[in-house]
Amino acid sequence: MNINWYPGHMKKTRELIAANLKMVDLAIEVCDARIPVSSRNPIIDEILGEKDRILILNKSDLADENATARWLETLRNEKSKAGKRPLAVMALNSQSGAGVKTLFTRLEKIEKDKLPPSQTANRRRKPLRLMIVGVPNSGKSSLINRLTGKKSAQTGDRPGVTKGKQWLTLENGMQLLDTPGILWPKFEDPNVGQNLAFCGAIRDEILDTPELALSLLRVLIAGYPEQLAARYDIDLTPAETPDDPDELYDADGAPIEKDLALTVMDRIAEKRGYILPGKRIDYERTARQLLDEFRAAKIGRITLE
Ligand SMILES: Nc1nc2c(ncn2[C@@H]2O[C@H](COP(=O)(O)OP(=O)(O)OP(=O)(O)O)[C@@H](O)[C@H]2O)c(=O)[nH]1
Ligand SMILES: [Mg+2]
Repeated sequence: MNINWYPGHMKKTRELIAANLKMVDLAIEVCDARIPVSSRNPIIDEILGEKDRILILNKSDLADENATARWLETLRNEKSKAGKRPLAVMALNSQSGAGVKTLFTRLEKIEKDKLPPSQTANRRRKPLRLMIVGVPNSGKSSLINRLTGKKSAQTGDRPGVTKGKQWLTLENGMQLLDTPGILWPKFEDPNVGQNLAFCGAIRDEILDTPELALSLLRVLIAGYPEQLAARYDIDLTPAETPDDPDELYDADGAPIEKDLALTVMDRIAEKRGYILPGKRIDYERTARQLLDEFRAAKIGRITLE
């Protein structure tokens, strides 16, 4: 499946980030810990340029802990296009707030370091100004709410919740700019688009849900077979004999092998009873359910990269 799209408002957000960049001391890039490569927007890297940044692997409660530990190491040493390493890379859960205190401490230290020592004694420090950027649905507004300690920004379990910029002031005086999530015009690697779609960064309305769920099943069968089998109480062996013998051959009479992902989808539907009148499988419902359960880590804490 090839997902390529770039709605007009994302161009506006790019301009918004670029226009406000000189007003901030630091950018906080929020990516999704389950897809630390696919959820890092190359355009954000380009716009931020030389600007200092902190990289957040958010939703770390949904990702594989060992994988996150490895990614933290790797990303701490990774240079941006402008040749800079991030000031810090942290794993967070912006829903529960786990890890946010460490980020706070770090921000306070950065703020303190900004003024030369001779001035710190009697001059009021200039409060740090931050900009939060990232792909849609990565948890930017949730992180802002954790930092402000109240529901300052609207959040939601779908991409495109934040529509415009919003400046907020923290109790300690720091100022934060929330921005809408942005994607980039073309995914060079189709897996990137797919990963973003699996994790909810692309509006489901423009996606073919059963097709997306089949792609997710292929990934899970290959990488997380035990978790998948356990969650749905199914086995993952290929079907021995198709229910319908005609399925064995295509229109030209050539033999075809039934896609294992499709067999697994059928088994999930049967186990759950997602069957329509006429004993037809409800693929829409099965697919929807699979995606929702994956996104909520009910199949397990899974890192896709
Ligand atoms: N499990 C989990 N869920 C999170 C975390 N952070 C945010 N969420 C959830 O993810 C969804 C998206 O969060 P938002 O804060 O609205 O994301 P956003 O990046 O501001 O999204 P846009 O404004 O649409 O770009 C919400 O349902 C949040 O509750 C996290 O660390 N862990
Ligand atoms: Mg938001």
